Amino acid sequence: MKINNLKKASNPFILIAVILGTINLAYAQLATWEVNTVNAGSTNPFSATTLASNVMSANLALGSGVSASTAADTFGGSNFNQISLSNAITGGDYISFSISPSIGYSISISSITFNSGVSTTVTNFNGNLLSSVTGFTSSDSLLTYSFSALGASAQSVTLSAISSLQNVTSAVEFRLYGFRDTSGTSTFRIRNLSGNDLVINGTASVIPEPSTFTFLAGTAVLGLAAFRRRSRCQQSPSRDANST
Ligand SMILES: [Ca+2]
Repeated sequence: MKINNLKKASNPFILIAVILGTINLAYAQLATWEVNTVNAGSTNPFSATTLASNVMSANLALGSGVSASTAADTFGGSNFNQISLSNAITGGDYISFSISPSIGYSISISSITFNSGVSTTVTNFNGNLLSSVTGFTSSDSLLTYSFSALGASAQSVTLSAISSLQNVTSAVEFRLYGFRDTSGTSTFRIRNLSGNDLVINGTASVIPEPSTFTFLAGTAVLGLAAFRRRSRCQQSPSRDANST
């Protein structure tokens, strides 16, 4: 082994980083939903079609102000009739999806993608994504989009920079609020396209036990002492040479 590699191997901070990196980190689609053959009139809540390891549960559901739609191959409801986000929040006009890590695990959410639409075109219909950990008020939107066709373009929002959505140890709920630009009635829904129609991406990792932190702290102290001892030994020959 080269001298540089020996130095790296004996560096306590690199050693701890290697240990932490091996603590069960699973990159995955944490939960996916396929709405093909589904409708909210008969399946509400709708459990995730697939769940990653170490995710306990994930469910799609409707807000309190919405009436479930029986339209085939969709998950949505009617009464999305408000004309502002704040009114939609007050009225409970949202599609909800929640995810819970297994006991002893945390989840970090990196992104969400989904297909959405309405049953009858309106200019414009607006979608706003909010979450329980970042807040359910009108200034808390994680994603805002508008569309005037039956189907909105596929939406994707990156969340990896939002610290409150990283290393979460309990359930997180997302709410996709919908409202119109003008008065009227709308049915808003997750719609079916090729492939999954709603995906929560991220990682699930084991929550280190307190004993793990104690072990790592002990390793750091011992490693640091050895590191300093070795540094002194490498410096001493030059001191000896100077003294002669
Ligand atoms: Ca699909």
